[in-house]
Amino acid sequence: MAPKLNAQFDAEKVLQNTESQFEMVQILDVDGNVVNEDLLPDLSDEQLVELMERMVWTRILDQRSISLNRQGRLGFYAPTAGQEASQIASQYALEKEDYILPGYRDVPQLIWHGLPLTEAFLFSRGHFKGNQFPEGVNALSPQIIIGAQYVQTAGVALGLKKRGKKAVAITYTGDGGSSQGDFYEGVNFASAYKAPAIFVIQNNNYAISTPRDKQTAAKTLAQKGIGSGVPGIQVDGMDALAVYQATLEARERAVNGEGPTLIETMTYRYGPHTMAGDDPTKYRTSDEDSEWEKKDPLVRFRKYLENKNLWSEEKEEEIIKQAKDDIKKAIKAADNTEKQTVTDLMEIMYEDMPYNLKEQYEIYKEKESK
Ligand SMILES: Cc1ncc(C[n+]2csc(CCOP(=O)(O)OP(=O)(O)O)c2C)c(N)n1
Repeated sequence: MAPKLNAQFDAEKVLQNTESQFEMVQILDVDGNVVNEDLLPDLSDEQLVELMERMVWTRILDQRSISLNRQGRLGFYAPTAGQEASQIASQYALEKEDYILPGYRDVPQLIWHGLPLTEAFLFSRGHFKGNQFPEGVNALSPQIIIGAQYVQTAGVALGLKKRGKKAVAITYTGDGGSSQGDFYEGVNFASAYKAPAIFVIQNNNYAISTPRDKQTAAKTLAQKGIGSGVPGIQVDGMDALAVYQATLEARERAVNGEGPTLIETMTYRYGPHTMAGDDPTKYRTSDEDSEWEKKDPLVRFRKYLENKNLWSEEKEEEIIKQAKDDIKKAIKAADNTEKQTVTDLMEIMYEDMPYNLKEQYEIYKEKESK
């Protein structure tokens, strides 16, 4: 029997019409050549150099964090190498008053938004001081519950709108996170209220060991906003300029009252999911790894800057040294931070402590004083 709706409803076409609108946007190709002149961001030479400096610094932070974790000097750590353009260039498009709601891999954005490195290390160690951000650092602690930050972002963005602030709330999840219920709820709610939110999906192809294709039938993740009225864009997440420009335009839409934007960055994490013990060689091939390494965000941006005479080996060495010094100082300060106590945790948890806990509190206070 021929389907009755066939004349008006071509199921394949409906999907294709949508999917075809999400072609990946690129400004720099893998060799650092400009392939989309019209989209070049309006950044000064100093700003371009600053963006590169931050990416180099962050690559060193990743390498040192992995070592420190192996030495037992850091706790939870989710590697970031490969994702620098996606993380650093999107943060670079923000203003200080904007709010960041990060996932566990998004510590670099927090640092460049003003979180002292010592506090980032304390967060990794599970110390409560790593979750008490200084005044003026508009950000929440990294979210561990996959997708939850999307719902919270809808709330923060709506709050900004109600208070008449010219600021946005930006959040990050992974490709895996875009399959969660919270993801859809957050995007839908923010859209309904035209809240100034930016939703970033860092599509690094894997949710721990689960390949992106195994967990969603959607051709692109950028198209996931359309169902709730949110425009999406897929950008080359290894291309700092494309990520920067997409975020900047999303920010402009948001502060102009046009509502949220969804950005899918096509990226890759070189390391394991976290330092807790997954082995990427069990779920990825070395061919796949090397294909992505050819797209490296630092290599590409370095070539672009070198062609403009804005970067040199000496400059890079200087930043690497600076990063190592900063890290050394920050880990020392983390070591020198007073150990957290049971009563610290109780004090920060309750304004009015329940009577049964008060009894325990007194017992611990007594023990800790010895
Ligand atoms: C609600 C919830 N379910 C499961 C987990 C366990 N978990 C931690 S990370 C992760 C994969 C997330 O992958 P993705 O969203 O692609 O982000 P990526 O780590 O690749 O940046 C899972 C399933 C969790 N933290 N929260």
